[in-house]
Amino acid sequence: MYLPNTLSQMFSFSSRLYAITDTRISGLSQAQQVAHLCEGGARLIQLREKQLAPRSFYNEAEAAVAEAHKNGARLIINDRPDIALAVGADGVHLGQDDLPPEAARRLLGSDAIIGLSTHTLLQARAASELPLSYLAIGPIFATTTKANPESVVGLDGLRRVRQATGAIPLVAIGGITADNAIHVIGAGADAVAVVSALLAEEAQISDNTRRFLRLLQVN
Ligand code: TZP
Ligand code: MG
Repeated sequence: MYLPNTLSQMFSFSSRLYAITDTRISGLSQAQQVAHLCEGGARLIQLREKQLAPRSFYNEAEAAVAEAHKNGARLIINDRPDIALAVGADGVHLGQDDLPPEAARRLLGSDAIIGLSTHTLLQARAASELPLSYLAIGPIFATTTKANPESVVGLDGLRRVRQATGAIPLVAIGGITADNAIHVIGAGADAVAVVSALLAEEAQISDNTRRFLRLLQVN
């Protein structure tokens, strides 16, 4: 387990909801999505952008970070440590084929939130040795949001990952809805990352967010 400094050790999910944007699903700009999610109470948001050129992603991210910080939310940039650094985001979320976490940590520093996607027990075990603030495992259930998704991990797979990865904060992703989220937390996730169940209807984004936050409240 990586324990390099007090700040990344201290990272913990202050709420169990990790909202992720998707312009294709919502039909909204990145900043508009962040505004709706914040209105519903989201305080940890990932900007996921798979289509724009870097310059446009940078512009969208700059506006989104301003919106998030105005609302006291933290904003994590998917895929791109350079854009995270350039816009003053709170961190980056990396995939298995993005920059290595060690390199992102060197670029962004010890205070940054750095997460990594994993899809198997083997990847999750390896990730727990890296300089990460959290690791993500998924897809837990079937999803249509991600292009070419990996095999479904399932709740039993999630339990095994929880047992194998020690104390590192663990995010579950993929096919999570208001109906199954509580079972995902019950299987050992510290937080649920959600896209379509939050964003599918523009008028409902803040209500959906409130609903998730209510049902995930720690008693
Ligand atoms: N990684 C694994 S599943 C997934 C990603 C980015 C998409 C999750 O989206 P949804 O709509 O919450 O299933
Ligand atoms: Mg990626």
